[in-house]
Amino acid sequence: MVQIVRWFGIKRVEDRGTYLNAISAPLLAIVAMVLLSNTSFSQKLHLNDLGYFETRGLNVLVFSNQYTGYFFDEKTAGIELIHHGVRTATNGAVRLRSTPEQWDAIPTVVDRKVDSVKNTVEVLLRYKDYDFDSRVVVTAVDEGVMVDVYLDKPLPEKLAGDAGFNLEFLPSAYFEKTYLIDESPGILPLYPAGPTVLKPDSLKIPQYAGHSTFDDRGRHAYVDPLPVAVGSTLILAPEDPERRVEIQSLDGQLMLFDGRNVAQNGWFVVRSLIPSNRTGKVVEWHLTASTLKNWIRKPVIEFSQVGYHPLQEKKAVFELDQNDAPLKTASLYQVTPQGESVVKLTADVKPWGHLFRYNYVTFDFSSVKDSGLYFIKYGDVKTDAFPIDAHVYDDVWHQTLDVWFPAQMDHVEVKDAYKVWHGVPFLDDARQAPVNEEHFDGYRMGPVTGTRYKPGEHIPGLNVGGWFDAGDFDIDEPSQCETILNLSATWENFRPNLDETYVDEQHRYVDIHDPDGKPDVLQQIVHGVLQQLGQQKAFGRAIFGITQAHLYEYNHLGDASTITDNLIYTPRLKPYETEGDSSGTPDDRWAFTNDMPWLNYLSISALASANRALKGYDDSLANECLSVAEESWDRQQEDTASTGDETPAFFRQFTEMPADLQLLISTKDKKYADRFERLIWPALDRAMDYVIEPAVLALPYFGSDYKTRLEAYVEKYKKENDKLFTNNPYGIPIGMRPWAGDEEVIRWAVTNYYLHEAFPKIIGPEYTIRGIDYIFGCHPYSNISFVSGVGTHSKKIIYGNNRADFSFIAGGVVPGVLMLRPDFLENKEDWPFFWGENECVINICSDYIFLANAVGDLLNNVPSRR
Ligand SMILES: [Ca+2]
Ligand SMILES: [Ca+2]
Ligand SMILES: [Ca+2]
Repeated sequence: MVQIVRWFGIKRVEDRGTYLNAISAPLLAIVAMVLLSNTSFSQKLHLNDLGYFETRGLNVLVFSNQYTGYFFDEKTAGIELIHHGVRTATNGAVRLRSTPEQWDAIPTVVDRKVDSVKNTVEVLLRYKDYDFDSRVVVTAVDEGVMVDVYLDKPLPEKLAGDAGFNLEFLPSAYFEKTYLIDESPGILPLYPAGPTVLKPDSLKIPQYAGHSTFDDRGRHAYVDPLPVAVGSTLILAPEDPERRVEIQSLDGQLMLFDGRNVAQNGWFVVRSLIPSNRTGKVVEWHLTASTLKNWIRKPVIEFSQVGYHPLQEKKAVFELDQNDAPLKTASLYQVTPQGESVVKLTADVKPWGHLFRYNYVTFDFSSVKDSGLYFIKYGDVKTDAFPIDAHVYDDVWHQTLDVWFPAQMDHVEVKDAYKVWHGVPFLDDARQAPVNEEHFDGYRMGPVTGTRYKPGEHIPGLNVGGWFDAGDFDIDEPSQCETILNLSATWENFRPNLDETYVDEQHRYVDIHDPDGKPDVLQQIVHGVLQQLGQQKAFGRAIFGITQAHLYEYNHLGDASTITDNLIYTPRLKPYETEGDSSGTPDDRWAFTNDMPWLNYLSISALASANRALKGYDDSLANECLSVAEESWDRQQEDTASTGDETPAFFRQFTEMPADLQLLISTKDKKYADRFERLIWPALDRAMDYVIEPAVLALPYFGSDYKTRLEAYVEKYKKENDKLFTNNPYGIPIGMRPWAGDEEVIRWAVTNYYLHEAFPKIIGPEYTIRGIDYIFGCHPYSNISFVSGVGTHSKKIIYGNNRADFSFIAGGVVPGVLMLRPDFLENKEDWPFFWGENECVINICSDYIFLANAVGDLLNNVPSRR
C-alpha cells in the first residue's frame, strides 16, 4: 500500500506528491536561513494531493475530517486552518447556532469533491431533520481562499435567523491578541465577558436527542450569546504575523462571537447569517492568513522527560519540517554541579524516513550510562534537562496512585493538605433509568429495564465506592472493572506498599499526603470493589453504569458534590423543595441497568482478582468478592440472553476468558479451566492481540502441551512487534481512532511485559520500555510527558474535572496525540477541552501504574532475571 523511496539518504514513506531532490535540499535550507524574517506576507495556496490547500506556514483543510457523531461536535471537523504548525481554526461549516456547543446539531457530509483543475474543494452538507442542504465551495484564489455557500432551495422558514456560515478560532491561540473590525480596534477577551440574551425555548434549535446543556431552573428558556463585534472585514491578530487572519465578507455582515459565554469549551466564532428567500450564492468570504516567508517549523527533539535507566536503550527521535535539511550530528551534554554543560557524546543522527507531514531522524545515546543530569542539543535546539539514573522509574507512578486516583474517588470527600478536591458526591444514587432512553456519553436504555425496579424508582445500595470514570462523573462499568483488574495485578506482581493516603470508607473521608498504615493500592481496590458488590447485590449482575440524568448536569465542571442535592428524589415535593432526606428536584443519577453478559464477565474478573489481592488485608471482603463472583458466573453461564440492546464491540466479545481465568487462579476449580481452554484457542486465531495476555497468564494452570502450542502465537506476535519500526520511528503502535492512542500503547507495553516474563527468549524487554518512553515524551508533535507532574516538562492543562481552570490533576495520563486526517498528529498543550487528546481515564491510569512498576522491575532486577 505504501511505497518506499529514497530521499536525501532518508527512507521515506511516499505519501505526498512534492519532495525535494538531494542536491537542492541543503541549498534551500541555507537560502531559508538567510531569508527568514518576521515580515508577514501571503503566498499562494495550492491544492496538494492529500486534498487540502497548502503553502509554507498555512494549510486550509476542507472536511478532511468529518463529525464522527459519537460525541457530536468534537471541534475536529469542517474547514480548518493549520497556521505555522498549529491548528487554530475549525468547524468551518453551515451551522444552526451562533456558537454551537458540543451537543448542538451538526450537518452530515453528503458529498465531498476535490477538484485539482478548478482548485476547489466542495462539500454538500445536509440537516436531514430540516430538509436543508447547502453547498460549501472553497477555492484557492490570490493569496487566500474564497469560501462560498450556495443554496439550491431557499432556507427553510424554520431556520431563518438560525442558519449561518461559521468558522471557529481557538481562543488560546488568540489570547492576549487584538482585532480590527472595519478598522475599529478591540482586544480579544481572555475570559468570556460578552453580552448574552435569554430566549424562550420555542425559539431553540433542539440539541442532541432533545437534551439540554442549560439548567433553566424551570424557566423554559435558554441563553444565546450576542455578537462581540459586527462589520464586513475582520482581522484577527493584525500584530502577529504567525496568527494574523483576515476575513472579508463580500455579501452581508460578519459577526464575532465568544462561545465561552455559554460553554467553557466554546471558541471565538466568526459568522455570517444565511439570508432568507434567496438561492444561489448566499455567503461569500475572502479569507487570507499571513505566513512567515520560507517558514520552517523548529525541530522537535522527542525524548523521555523522566530520563533513562543506565541499562536501557536511549534513543531520541527528531521531528523535522519537510523543508528542513537534517544536520549530521547531535550531542548529549552533561550538566555539572557547577552549572556548566559538558559534551558527553556527539553522534551521527540516523535517518528514519517520512511519516505524515514530517521527516524523522534518530539519535542513539545508549552508550552513556553514568548517573547525572543531561540534555540533548541538535543545532540550536536543546531539550529540558533530564536524569540518567538507576532510580528514574522508582516513583513515576506515585502521583497517579496517590493524587489522581483519590481525586477520582466517588462517594467520599477528598482533601489534600489545605485543598478540598471535592465534597461527598452522589449520596442520592441512584434511580432506575427509564426505558427507551437515548442518552448521552454512550448510555442508552432499551424497552426493558431487566431489573425489579420501575423506571424512576430509587435503587438502594449504589451510593458507595467507585471512581469518576474520567473528566466526567459517571460510574462507567467497563473502566471500573478494568481498573480493579489492573490494580489487583499490580499488587500481585509488585506488592507496592506505598502509603500516602488516608481512607475512611465508613465516614466517607479521604486525605492525600496522610499515611494511615495501609497500602494505598489495596485501599483503592476496596473502593472499586464496594461499587461492584453494590451492583451485584442489587441486580445479581453488573450494570452498564450510573450517570447524570440531565445533560446540563453531565457538563458540570468543578466539585462533583454539587451536581446533585444529595437528597433522594420524591415526586411528593416540588422541584427545589426539600424535606429531611428527600427532595423534589429530579437530579439523582440514573442507573443504566442493561443486562450485558460481556460486561458481567468483566465484573466477575474484577471481583475474582480482587479476592486474591485483598486476602490477608480484609479477609471477609476478599471472601465476599469470590463468592459473589462465583455465584454470578454460575448464573451467567445459564443465562446467555442479553437485554443490553447492543452487540458488543469486537474486542468485548472475549471477556468470558479473563473471568474463567481469574476464577481458575483463585479457586483452582477444573470447571473454569475446561471452559477457558475451550474458548482460548479459537479466540487466539480470531483476535490474538486481545487475548494473548490471558493466554499467557494461564500458563501455570495448564501442561507443557499448552505452552508449546502457545509459543507459536508468541512468535507471531513478535513478528508483528518488529514490523512497528517500519510504521513509525517510535517502534510502537500509534492509534488512528478519534480518541488518541496512549491506551493502546500502554496495553501493548504491558502485554509485552507478560510475554517477556513467560517467553524471555522470544520477547525481549525493549518493547515494554519503548512504550513507557513514548508516554514520557518520545512521541510525535511535542516532547511533553503525557503524565501530569511526571518528568521535567509534563501536561499542565488537561481535560480533568478542573479543566475550566486550565489545570491538571497530578498523575493523570492523557490519551496523547490525536490523528487528524490526512496527516496531522496533535496534542494541544494550551487548550484542555479536546477529550480525545487530554482526558485522563481510570482504566488507562491504572494500567499505567502497572506499566511503570513493570519497567522498574525489568530494569532493576536484570541480574536475577537473566
Ligand atoms: Ca464517561
Ligand atoms: Ca494508605
Ligand atoms: Ca437528589
